[in-house]
Amino acid sequence: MTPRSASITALLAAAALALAGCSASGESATPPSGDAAPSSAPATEPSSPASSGDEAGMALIGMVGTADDPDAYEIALTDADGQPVEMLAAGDYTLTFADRTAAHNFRLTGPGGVDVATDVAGTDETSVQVTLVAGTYTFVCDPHPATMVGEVEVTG
Ligand SMILES: [Cu+2]
Repeated sequence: MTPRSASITALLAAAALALAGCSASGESATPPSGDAAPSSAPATEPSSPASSGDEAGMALIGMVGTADDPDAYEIALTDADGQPVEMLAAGDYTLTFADRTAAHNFRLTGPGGVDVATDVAGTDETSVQVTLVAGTYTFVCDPHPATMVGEVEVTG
């Protein structure tokens, strides 16, 4: 009994360490010099695009439906704050799907061979890495391309 519970405790400790390591690396985008001037750090921007851009790319959200009604016939490409984006600078982005319905999907296509999508059936809130180059990208719900469609302009 005692050895068994001890090993479980060790496992939990290891898991806790792993979790701590993950969240720590997630915040490591801040340059080392950041500690030297904490007073000037923008406290109101815990996840500014600039600081996260170096590691995994700036954050985009591909949303179908709405927060209140995942089945709603709406589609949007937004920034991390949920604000729709119409223009973007070329670069690497982390696109997180917000597809909480089996009625719709989210697909982003455009220059550079970008074609990422969720399945219509089922939900998907995973993230993918995309590299956007200059040009026009289209996001669409495949079953409803007439009403659930939009564009974003990427400048080089
Ligand atoms: Cu749809």
